[in-house]
Amino acid sequence: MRGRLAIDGGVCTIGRMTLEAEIAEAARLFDGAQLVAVASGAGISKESGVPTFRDAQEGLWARYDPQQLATPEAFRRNPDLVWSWYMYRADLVGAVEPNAGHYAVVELEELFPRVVVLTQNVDGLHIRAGSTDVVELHGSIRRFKCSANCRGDPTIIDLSAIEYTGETAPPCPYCGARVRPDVVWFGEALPPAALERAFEVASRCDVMLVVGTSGIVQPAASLPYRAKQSGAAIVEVNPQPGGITPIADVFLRGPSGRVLPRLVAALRARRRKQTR
Ligand code: BJW
Repeated sequence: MRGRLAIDGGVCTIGRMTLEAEIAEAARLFDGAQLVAVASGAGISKESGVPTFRDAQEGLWARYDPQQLATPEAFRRNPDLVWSWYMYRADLVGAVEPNAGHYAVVELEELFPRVVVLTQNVDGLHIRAGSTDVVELHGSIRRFKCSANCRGDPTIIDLSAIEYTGETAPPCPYCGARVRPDVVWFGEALPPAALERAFEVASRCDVMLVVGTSGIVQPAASLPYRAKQSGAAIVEVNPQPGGITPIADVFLRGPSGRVLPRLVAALRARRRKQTR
């Protein structure tokens, strides 16, 4: 944070700065921005009821480590276990709604000429909220493909056209290999077009708003570093500092569902003042 204070949703004990003052400072960094990138992670969906990746899991899944399940080796070893976990999560994601944080990101499109969301999330909530330019770096939990890529990468499979249950990874209708979710597991390459676009946006953006990511999973965690190197201002929103915080120009400590709407309100107020 380079000597700045992190404010905890209220009055800061040292320096007496409020979160409001930090938000005003963050808003100033957006002045004149043409391209705003929003780099989001699991935290932005937490207030929708989607657990973050590194949260303790609940119920049946509490005894499994997500990092052990989100691998090609786990799927090879026990495809039905991994399939059931993804079916459980896909159902959960289908049952929740975008929250105030997702909608605040959509509102940025009224304020800046270009806004691109670079998300590590597989839940599709940015798109459902209405963001129009979303790069899904780690795929989508609601899309499925052949695990053998039998017809070229990726062979997308329409689940509604085949018989399946929540317990057993069904066979690919073309080659019989197992069907898997179209997400990126550890050790797998990210979709090349998405990755290329993300680094291009990171290199060109004026501001990168980093929301709800621990900033430890590569290559997504390098995007804010690329943006910083290329001269962008970095504004981070998170209840906890993480891997990106050392390069954040302003760190807004708090849940994104509460902080992002306040940031958008400050951006609107600043815009009104400037156009008067
Ligand atoms: C809130 C909040 C609120 C809470 N409001 N915020 C050493 C160095 C460099 C790299 C590596 C290395 N060792 C291994 C690697 C590679 C590896 C990696 O980075 N590992 C790290 C763990 C070290 N990376 C890969 O393997 C990637 N592929 C790759 O490198 O390929 C190379 C290759 C090239 C060519 C050919 C072949 C290979 C792939 C990474 C894929 C990650 N996939 C997952 C699963 C996706 C599917 C699924 O969802 O199941 O993606 S893992 C998981 O982590 C998921 C997430 O998208 C990702 C990031 O997590 P995220 O979003 O940051 O969530 P959390 O839970 O970590 O943090 C939540 C945050 O929210 C916290 O900060 C909270 O404080 C905050 N929060 N409440 C706002 N209300």
